[in-house]
Amino acid sequence: MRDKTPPHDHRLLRSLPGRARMLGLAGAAVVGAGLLVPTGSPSAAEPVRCGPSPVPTFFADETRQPPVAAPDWPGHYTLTAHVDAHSFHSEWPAVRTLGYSAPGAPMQYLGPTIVTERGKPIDVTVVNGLPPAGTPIFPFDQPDDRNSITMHRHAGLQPAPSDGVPAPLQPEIPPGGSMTNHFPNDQAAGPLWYHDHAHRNTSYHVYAGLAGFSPNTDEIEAGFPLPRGEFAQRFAIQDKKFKPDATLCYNHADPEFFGDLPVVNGTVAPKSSVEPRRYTFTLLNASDSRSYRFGLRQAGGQRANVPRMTVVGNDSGYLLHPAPVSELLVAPAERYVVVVDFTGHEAENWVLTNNAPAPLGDLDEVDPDGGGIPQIMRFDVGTSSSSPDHSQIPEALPETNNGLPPEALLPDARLRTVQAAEATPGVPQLGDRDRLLDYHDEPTETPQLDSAEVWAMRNRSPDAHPIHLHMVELRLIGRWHVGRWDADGRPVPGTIGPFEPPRPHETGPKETFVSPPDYITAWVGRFTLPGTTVWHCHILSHEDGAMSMVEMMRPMVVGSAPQTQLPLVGSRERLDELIRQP
Ligand SMILES: [Cu+2]
Repeated sequence: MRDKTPPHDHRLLRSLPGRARMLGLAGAAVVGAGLLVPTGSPSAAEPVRCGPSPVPTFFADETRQPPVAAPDWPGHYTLTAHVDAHSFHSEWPAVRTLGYSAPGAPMQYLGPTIVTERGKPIDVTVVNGLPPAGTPIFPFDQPDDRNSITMHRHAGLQPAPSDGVPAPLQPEIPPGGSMTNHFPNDQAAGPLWYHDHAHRNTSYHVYAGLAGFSPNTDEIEAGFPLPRGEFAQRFAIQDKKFKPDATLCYNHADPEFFGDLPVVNGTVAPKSSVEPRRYTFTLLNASDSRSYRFGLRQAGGQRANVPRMTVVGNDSGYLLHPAPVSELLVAPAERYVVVVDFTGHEAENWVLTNNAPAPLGDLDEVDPDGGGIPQIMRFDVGTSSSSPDHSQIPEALPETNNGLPPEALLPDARLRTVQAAEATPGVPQLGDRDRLLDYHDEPTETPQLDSAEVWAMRNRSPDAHPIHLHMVELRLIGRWHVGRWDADGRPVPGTIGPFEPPRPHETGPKETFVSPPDYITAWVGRFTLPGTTVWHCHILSHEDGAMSMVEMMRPMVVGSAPQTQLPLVGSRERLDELIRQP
């Protein structure tokens, strides 16, 4: 939520505590389609307050890479979610966290990395080792203590019963229970990850540690001459708040949660000792609400010669054409695979910086203070390399899922219009073309199996939302600015700006799209997996509806019914015409 001129003007409400502010407006009011927001519900209690965190020494602790899990037997893994204790900084004690452990890979916070290979299916038995239902684990403001979990592999093309979506669409795993998810891995190499997706508790569980990397690999990727092995590293970047005793603090006093300290793979503001050579970094934004715009700045110096950053992959796979960047916006749940070249930077220290505001609005909006977190971690470059660097960044990285432009899907694609808006200030909702809806309303997004659809997301809310679809691989088509929305929330045709193509680093296979305010953002894909799953905002506080009780999540049912009610797209030119119709 952010300030904006009417009808989104909630500046007057800034002086009220967040939840009181929301309930004061929405209490006993009908929000969206038939959803009653009750006053006096259990969630109406004033939540925990998080003050400023104690600040430990920055860039003191070395980053850690999560261990790679070994299978119990070929093709089978066991992941146990459990309560543990983890120290987020060497100056701090271990404090209560959640983690996933696999045999031989115990983790106090986050989970081990599960590496899969294309065409080699695996099963993952997820065991819920959390305490019995009714046992509070954290002094947060969770809506319940049922302590059930699910495991969702984000960007995985898995069958619906293994997708780990929240109740009531699927049964969750109760404490003491287990469930086995099947992952066919019948997809191109990509930086997938996994995380909890329990109904209305996802934000709490991920914040406390239930997330991990699960990249898929293939033989094509193995042939790319990019840095690999110890010179390929993964960083899960989060923001957190801590109490004076270094325990985790978290709440939903506001529609979004923003921490005041950066945490990378479970360590506050770490350093990473690197050699003067090229590295492949997978940057995962595993934060609740915060977007980052990463850059590099020399510590204690002003060298203009910044190490080159080249994006080679994003969410679901490789870019056909690697994209050099000087800054890189990464919204919650997005992944970017970036080659950073420290060659020639011997004995220099480079800080990974952030200049994105919190919350994020326009794509290019800059806050030099990075919304309170201007620096994330530091790369300390050594004086020599342990071996020659034979890596290179080729002109093209052809994969099975990036050879054709997204326009190749348009001839038989239908156009589905969806929206994000705030009927009540501070309560973002998703909807179809005509109405704002809640998670529990009837499904309205029902693509036909094996058909292609363009989704045009009309965001007339004041925030950027990273919109994520499960069980489908998508490509960004581009965006159109909207100057004005009419009283029914439709774009006023004459105010729609020119088509804006994707930024070069967004052109790979994706499933999470930054949808900025007052824009129509369009993506396309073919829905090849049948069944019921979800699409949602990946600001986890929005997805859970943690403050408002309105979830920014919708069911999605891929079935047999032709979607002839939707217009046929045909071409880019025709899409542009359709987008300009209200
Ligand atoms: Cu959102």
